[in-house]
Amino acid sequence: MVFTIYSSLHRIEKYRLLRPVSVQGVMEHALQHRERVGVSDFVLLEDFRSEAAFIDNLHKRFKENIIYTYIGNVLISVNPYKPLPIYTEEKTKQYYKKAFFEAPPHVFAIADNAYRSLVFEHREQCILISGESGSGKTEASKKVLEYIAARTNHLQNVETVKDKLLQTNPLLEAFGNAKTHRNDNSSRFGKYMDIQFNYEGGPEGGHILNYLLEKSRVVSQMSGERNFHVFYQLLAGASEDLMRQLMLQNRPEAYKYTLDQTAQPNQRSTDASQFRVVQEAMKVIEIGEAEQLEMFAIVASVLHLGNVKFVQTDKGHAEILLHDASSGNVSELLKVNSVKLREALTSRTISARGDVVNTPLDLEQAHYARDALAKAVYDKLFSWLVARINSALVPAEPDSRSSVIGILDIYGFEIFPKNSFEQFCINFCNEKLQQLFIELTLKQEQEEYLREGIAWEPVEYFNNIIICDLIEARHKGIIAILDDECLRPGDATDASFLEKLSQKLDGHKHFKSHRKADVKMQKLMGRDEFCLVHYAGEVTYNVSTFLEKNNDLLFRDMQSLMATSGNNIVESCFRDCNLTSKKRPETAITQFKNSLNELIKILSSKEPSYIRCIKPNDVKAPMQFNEKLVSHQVKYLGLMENLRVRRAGFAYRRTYDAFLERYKCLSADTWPSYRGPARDGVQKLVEAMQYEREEYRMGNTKIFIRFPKTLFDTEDAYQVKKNDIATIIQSRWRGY
Ligand code: AOV
Ligand code: MG
Repeated sequence: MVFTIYSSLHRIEKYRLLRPVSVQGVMEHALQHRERVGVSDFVLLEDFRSEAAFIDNLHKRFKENIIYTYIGNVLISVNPYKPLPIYTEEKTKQYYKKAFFEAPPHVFAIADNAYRSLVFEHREQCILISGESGSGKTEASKKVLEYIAARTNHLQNVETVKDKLLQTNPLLEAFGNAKTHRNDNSSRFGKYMDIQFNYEGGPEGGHILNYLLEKSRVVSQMSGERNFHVFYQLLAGASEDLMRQLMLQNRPEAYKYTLDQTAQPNQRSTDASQFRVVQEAMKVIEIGEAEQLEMFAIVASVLHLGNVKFVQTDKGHAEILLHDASSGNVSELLKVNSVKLREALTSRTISARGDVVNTPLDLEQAHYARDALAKAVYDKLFSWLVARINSALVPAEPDSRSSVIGILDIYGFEIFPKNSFEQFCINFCNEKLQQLFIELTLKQEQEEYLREGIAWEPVEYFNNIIICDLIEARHKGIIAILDDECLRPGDATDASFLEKLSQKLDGHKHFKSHRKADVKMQKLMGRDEFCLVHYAGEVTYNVSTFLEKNNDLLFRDMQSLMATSGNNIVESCFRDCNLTSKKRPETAITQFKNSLNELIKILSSKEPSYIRCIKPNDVKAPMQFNEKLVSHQVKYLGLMENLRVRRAGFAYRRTYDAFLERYKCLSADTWPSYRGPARDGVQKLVEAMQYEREEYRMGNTKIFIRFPKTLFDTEDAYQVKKNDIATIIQSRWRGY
């Protein structure tokens, strides 16, 4: 289609008044500004297909400390790794009741938009935050919450609710976050939080769903990483009296599970002050002192448990030395019978054909039993805490017409040198969310065109449903194969699982096994590995421990013993373990898959907003922008795809009201005042600006502009005119 864009100068000259203002000057200024800080919405990039131009735009903005940019209504955020003065009260107010494009891109704009759609249009909202580890998801989710707290009314009962909502963060982070190589405060669990609002738009309560805590961290961490924060906080910050009650020494290196000191130089004082923050948060959530003591007793018992030592008897059985204080401390803290605890740690009863046989454990099994108990107790404490917080967030006076904004802050896609079961789960979760993202952005876009009565032009895109199916399809997906191996009696091993995968999935475009890999790939892959071609890139998984982690077995004796605990939290957590049921509990991955599918259902029923976070460097440093690293994330977040969908038809759209309000000075028909319908006003403007037919469409409520240049010309003309008007006003005011 041939069409001509009028030269900018031609258009803008028309609006030049006789007042002394240099059109050239204003235009140069506008151009220079755009050149320096890039465009605030990627749809305005001239070359929207070029990844280089995309990254260049991000980089320009980053250099200017501008971390936020839109793709339409999706917010891209680049972690600045330094405090920026962009979250002040004054900045917050800039976004109150503002239409999306009236203020610079910001997480507050996303929050305000969601809030207004909820309150004024009664559409339930969710804000989905994604990005890799350390990219700023958790920080963004906190900003959303803080904005909503600031934005809503300040009545006393509402303030209490807001306080509780805000205090859930330090509390959950203490128990669920840890220092990793990638992030000093890495979330090791997935979190979906609903904030409930009453009909007037005041927050009245909330609810949290938690996903798959990385409990293997309780018993071991990579060198240089830490266990969950709470262990160190307790050791550094507890009063002498509490330490005595918990029988703890204040050095983390005294405990096997917190032994690694390389990860925590000079952390002690931060940990200690953070412990006070956690205690304060508990108070706000109304977790009483007795309950707190029970929680810390569990945390301490895990530390003691790690120090339980076994020796080998002549017969090769594991035994706990009589003078081993640690196991005694554990039974005292968890209030379980000490003899029974020793037994449960060194033997197990198996019922076979009606006979009950007590079998001693060997050393390896005993270590396994000990670590399994530590992980189970901690994991259950975490779930208990979430439930406890939820009970504190139940609205005091529930409004039957209440509605929610959900915020999803989940672990990002992970590719490590060695990837295991945890990465498999996390990356599966990201595949599912990417699927939802593609579906919903495309759907949203199509629906908008339909609503506005504009013809839809189909877009090609990669649908990652093929990978989701590879993982979760019934009977033949990876999860089904893994579960089959886990439930198969006899000689199933990680190796036999890998063998089955290779047999059943060879030939699938997104699966590679060692057996069928080409020579180059074989060199890169071990014999105990398989590779998945995720939407975000290839990840090689090592199958070692897949079966064990998926089975997630805690010996029955241990479960029964914990159900007798005098610690109310432990007792309540283990009470419901169905010990009599013959049915096997669901495997870890199946539970995860089911809860993810529930989550997807919840999210699909709401109107989504997206925040896509990018990590600019791998060294947690400010002002460093590693283009290669960013390029990788741009690819796997599907941002180019997202932009292509958004640009498929029209680069830019704005409601007639908003468009007219800004540009009305550009036509003598609409300036200084215009009283007719906004649509007609815009039509007059468009004629005055001499838009070509191909450049725009008039929808039912919005004008759609196809090319960025059209908008830039209009904006430049506006800047010139604004300067003229300002000059006139100034002159009049001065009495000229
Ligand atoms: P994540 O949630 O995306 O990682 P965080 O939100 O914890 O990442 O961010 C990591 C760190 O980056 C924070 O502790 C801050 O120091 C810094 N940071 C992030 N966003 C900002 C911001 N807007 N302004 C200033 N500093 C920021 V993970 O939970 O590991 O996937 O699992
Ligand atoms: Mg996080």
